[in-house]
Parts: sequence; structure tokens; C-alpha cells
Amino acid sequence: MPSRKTAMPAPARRPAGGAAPQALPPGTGPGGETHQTAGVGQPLLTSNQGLAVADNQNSLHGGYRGPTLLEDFLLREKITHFDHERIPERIVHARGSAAHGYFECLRDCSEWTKASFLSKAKKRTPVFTRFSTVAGGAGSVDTPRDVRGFAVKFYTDEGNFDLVGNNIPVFFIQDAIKFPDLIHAVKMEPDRGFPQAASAHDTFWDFVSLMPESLHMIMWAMSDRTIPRSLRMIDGFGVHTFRLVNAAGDWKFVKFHWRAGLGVESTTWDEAVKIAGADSDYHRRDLWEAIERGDFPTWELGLQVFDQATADSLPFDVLDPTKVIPEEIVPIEVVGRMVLDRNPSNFFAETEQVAFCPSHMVPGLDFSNDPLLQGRLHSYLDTQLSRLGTPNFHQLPINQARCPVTNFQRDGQMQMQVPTGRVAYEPNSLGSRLPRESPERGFNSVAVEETGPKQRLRPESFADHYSQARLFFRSMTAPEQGHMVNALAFELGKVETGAVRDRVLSHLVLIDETLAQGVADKLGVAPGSISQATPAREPQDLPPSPALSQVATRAGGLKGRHLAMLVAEGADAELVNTTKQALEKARARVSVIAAKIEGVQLSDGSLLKADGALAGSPSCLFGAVIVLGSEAGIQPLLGHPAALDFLRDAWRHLKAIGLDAAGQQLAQAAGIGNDEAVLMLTDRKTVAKYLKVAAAGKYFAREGQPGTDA
Ligand code: HDE
Repeated sequence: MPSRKTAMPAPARRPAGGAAPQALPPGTGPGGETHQTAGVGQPLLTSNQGLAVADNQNSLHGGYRGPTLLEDFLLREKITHFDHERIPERIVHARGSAAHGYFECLRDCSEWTKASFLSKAKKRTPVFTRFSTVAGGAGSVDTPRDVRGFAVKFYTDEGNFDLVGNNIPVFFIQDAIKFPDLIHAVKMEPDRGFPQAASAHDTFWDFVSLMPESLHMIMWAMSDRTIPRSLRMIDGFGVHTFRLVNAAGDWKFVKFHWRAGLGVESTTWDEAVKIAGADSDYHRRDLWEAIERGDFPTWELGLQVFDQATADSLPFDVLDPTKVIPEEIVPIEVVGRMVLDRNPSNFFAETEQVAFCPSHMVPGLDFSNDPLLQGRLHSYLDTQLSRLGTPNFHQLPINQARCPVTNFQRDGQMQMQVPTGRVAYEPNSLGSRLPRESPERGFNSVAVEETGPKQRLRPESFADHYSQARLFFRSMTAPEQGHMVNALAFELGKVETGAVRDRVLSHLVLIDETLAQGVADKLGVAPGSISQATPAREPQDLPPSPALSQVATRAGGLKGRHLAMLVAEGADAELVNTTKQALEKARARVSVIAAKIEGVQLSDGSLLKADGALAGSPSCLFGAVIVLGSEAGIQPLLGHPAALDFLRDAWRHLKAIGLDAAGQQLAQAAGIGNDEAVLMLTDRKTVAKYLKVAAAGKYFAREGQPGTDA
């Protein structure tokens, strides 16, 4: 039973002006709020010292309407805790969303590695995976054009292994010493504090135009990979070359790949921009809701394993993180899968406090000499000290290893354990059952030989900055190439300094003439006026790698996709139900959108509840759309800007559009065109046809038609 109480024993308030106190209505606080007190068996609200709190509504005042007293230790404890609720956000990858799950090994990998989590089929290892954007702050939107972080903490029975990767297999720079410069260039410009979460500004393009090693990554960044539809629809990559080591001590090189079970899917640029306004938490919400409804996202873990001889035969250096090894050269072996099946219980305690470090390693894996990786081995431990404030960050529940942690490290801020005994050093002879090193089971670095002078240099083998940028561009399908041209033109169109734009063009022309010309046209740069940069090494034509194209490799299907049915009053009940059932059978998620959130009445008089009101549910939020209504019911929507934009945007964003006769009236009013992805829905058969078209994803053949982005 809620019990209400007033703030003061004397239920009276003296209005300003000194008039007589007025009685408060019984059961309300002075602000009219209601609150509960503890009933039998209910937990008590306490202070952080366990003291039961009698009144959580009012601070302690000296006298009736008097000042708040310094004595109010409960007020001070609560406010002080609140004042310190934030910890420094990550300097990069501040905006993130995460989930728990497991990694399941699918095959015995002991020929390559002794890592226990890869030792036998069906072995499961718990994981916590955090996805992120790079440039924006923690409160920034989910859908800027940006690389996505893809960090997986494996809680293995031999200690934690963190695979801290991205959704793009290469990186902007080759040496860790350039990272602060890269990040300063892409973040908000320091004098003005904008733009937030955007690379489309002078300092970023100034930097990259002076650093041609970034060009391959720029090609990826300007592709559709950086505007994903969902975090469930991104691939992940370890980026660097690592090593696998087996029980005999033999090692091979390895590159890690995560492949999204749903395939890779992206929005268009205009869609991403509109989503940012319609739902700035779009990706976070999508991941959370999918897991809540049991639609667990999955990824395959693939390995590209190769030896030194293969590495030596490649026309680039495998230690250079700006290069991929095409799968056509070294195939990807699938060795496991990851399933994310549980949302965090507390965003701060888990998603915010999780501390990833590429230096968190397990026996059976080892680093390579990639100079970017080597720098990361320092940076992450250091940053955790600054963010979490103590070398004991590993004791936070989300960071704790799931195997025993026993050593002689002691004390420090926020020590949460109570170590016992007098021995806190090693070697020792005074205790029993104390932890001891193990040459057999412990982590051993591969004893590779290193020789040569100590010097600051970039190896000659890192000098080709254009060939793989070209390889990437030429491996894309025509629509993907078009999107890259548009993206570059958009970004450079935001650059104020002409010399920076020209310098970027001077690199693009070395990558591919049509790319450079396409961008130049959109910028209004006269043909023939593009100068050419001088490459450190002449680019080569490498064989294209169709596996790099997300369009060419799209598997199709509606599973896990979110579709919208905009339903107007009086829509045919049978058609609505048939369509909804067919979509659900295809394992899509369907949201009913109506002009009013309470829903609509269908032709048979039944009430169809809406999942979203039209005003807050623009079509950019969905993968494909349907509009159903009736002659009378559609009328109010024909002049409704949100309804017209619903279809105009669905058309512009290349979506499959299903319409009944009323829907067609709306389409006409919206002025959208007609093509093979705009389908008339009348019955089960036409619905089945629509499903097939929608399952194919975006209808790129529409691009260039009026109302779409050319
Ligand atoms: Fe990171 N990076 N990074 N990075 N990075 C951080 O660590 C850094 C790099 C990546 O969800 C920071 O805990 C340096 C490559 C992800 O918590 C910081 C260099 C790749 C995440 C840091 C790189 C990444 C981070 C910031 C160049 C892909 C988010 C907060 C040598 C392989 C992890 C933190 C999460 C986070 C430094 C380059 C991926 C500052 C110095 C390459 C996914 O330590």
C-alpha cells in the first residue's frame, strides 16, 4: 500500500508575504509528490554506511523555512556521490553499447595454437563485447560517418583475452606515435569545439592529405561500412597481424575476422543523417531490443593463418596495419562463433567501466612487431589508470578474470580484496600454497630474433600507400563506388580550405582516375586541373578482391530486419494480418505505425495497436516499408507532411515499398516513382513477392531516378 506523508509534522506552508500557513491536502508532500515508505519485508533505503534513511524527500533545515544544515550528512553523502558519478569518458570510442554472451569454439585449433578457448569444438567461453564510434563524445549520436569499434573480452579459463578491433580491417596510420595527431585532427577543432562526431572538416582532411598512408583507410571510411544499419550488421577485424603458437612452440601469423551472422548492411548517407535526428540512440536501442526479444546477434570468428614464407611472398608488409591480406590469397577459416544473448544490467558498471587492453593475452597467442600494435600495448593500460583511477581496475566485476588471479601485487586505491598472510613477495619460503610461476603453463613470448640498429624509421616495405586503396575502390560494385564518390564530395564540400581539397584530389587521382574525376565534378573542380601527388612508391594494379564488397557478398534475407507497416484507418484486416504474419514468419521485426499511437480500426472493426506514432517514426528507422489503408482512411494522410515524407524518404533511401490501393494514393501524393521494388499488395501471393524484394536489401537500381541521390 503506498503510504503518503507530508514533509513536516505541521502540515502547513507559509506563502510569501507572510500570510497565515495553509494546510496541505493530506497525503501529499509540499511539491505534490507521492512516495512510498518501506512495508513489511521490503528492503530499507539506506545510506552507503547501511544506515536506514527516514526521509529521502527533505533535507535537514534549521527551523521552519530555515537554511539547510551542514550537519545533514545524508544530504551531503548523496549529493557528493552524485557529483562524482562521471568518470573521464574514453578519449576515443567514448560512445559505446555492449552486451554479454559467449564464444563457442567450432573446431580444434591445436595444430596452430595452444589457447584453451580454441582447443575443442563446443567449448564455450563467456564474452563481453562493446561496440563504439570513434570520434564523438559519450553523448553523441549513433549514426555519424565513423569507424565502429568492435572490442571483445573473452573471459577464458587461462585469463582474459581482449580482441580490441574495429569494423574496418585497416587503420589510418602505421606508427603509434601519430595516433594523438590523428585523433586531434578528427575530433572537434580545439578553438571552436565543433564539429562533434564528424570527419567532415578542415583539420581532419588537412592531416590525412599530408599522410598518404591513411588513404587505404580513407577508402573504407568513405564506403558504406561507416554508416551501418545496425551494430548487429557489422563485421569486425583484429586489424594487426598477431601470432598463434602451438604446444610445440611453433608459430604462425594470424589475422582475426568477425563475420556478422546477419551480413553487413548499411544505410544511405541521407538516411544516417535523418536517423541521427529521429533517434540519436538508434544503434544502442536496436542492439538492446534485439537481445531483449531473444533475437540474439551472432558472428563467426575466422582466422587467416599464414607462415613467414607466405608473408614474404606478398607485395606488402604484413606488419603494416594499413594493409589487408585478400581472402582470395589467404582464405579465412571459421573456428568459432559469438552469440550476444544478455544485455548489461547496469550501463555504467559494465559498458562504461569495462577496460579493454590489447595487452590482455593468453598462452597460445602472441603479438607481432606491427608498430601500431606495439604502441597500443602501452596506451590502453595507461588510459585505464586515468579513466578508472586505480591499478585495481581489474577487480571491477566486469573486468574480473573468471579464473583465479593470484599474485603478490598489493594495495593501491580501491583495493577491493583482503589479501592474507605475511608474504607479498617472490621468491619466498615462508608461506604454503603460494602462487608460483609455471614455464609450461605460463605465457611465453615467441623467441623471435631481432637484429639491426636502434633508430626511428618507417621500413621501406611500408611505403606503398596507393595500391591497396586502389584495390579496395576497384573491388567495389558500381553503387558502392558511387557512394564513395558522394561521401568524398560531401566531406570535402565541408572543407573550407581550397588547398586541402586540392591536396586530397591529388591523392585520389593516384588511386583511380574515375574516382578523382567523380569527386572533382561534384566539387566543381575543372577537369584537367587536378595535380598529382608524388608517391613514395608507384602504385601497382593488384587483382580485385570481390570479398571486400558488402553488396557483392550480401546473403539477403529478412531475419533480424526491422520493417514498418504504416496503417491508416479502415485498412483491410485480412491483408494487414496476412502481411504481418508473413513478415514475422520471415523472422523480420514488424512495427505498426499509425497516425495516432493508440492505433487504428481495421475494416472488420478490430483495433490494431500501433507500435509507433507517425510523427516519431519516420521511415529512415526501418529497413523496408509498407503502406496499407482505405479510401477514406488515407485522406487525412494525403496532406500530412510526416506521411508524405515517410514514402519520399523510403523511395530516396532505396527501400522496398509495398502498397495497397490507398497506399498508392499516398505514393502519388508524395510524388514518388515506380520501379520493381515498389509493389502492389493485394493478397498472400503479392505479399510473398514483396518479401522477396525486401529481402534483397536496398534497391540500388533506383539510384539516379528523380527523388534519389545520384
Ligand atoms: Fe584504440 N584506444 N588506439 N584502436 N581502441 C582506445 O582505450 C589507441 C586502435 C579501439 O570499447 C582507448 O579504453 C592508440 C586501432 C577500440 O572500450 C585508448 C592507438 C584499433 C577501442 C586507445 C589505437 C583500435 C579503443 C580509449 C594507436 C583497431 C574501444 C579508451 C597506436 C584495431 C574499446 C580506452 C572499448 C580505445 C588508444 C589504435 C580499436 C586511448 C594509442 C588500430 C575498439 O587507449
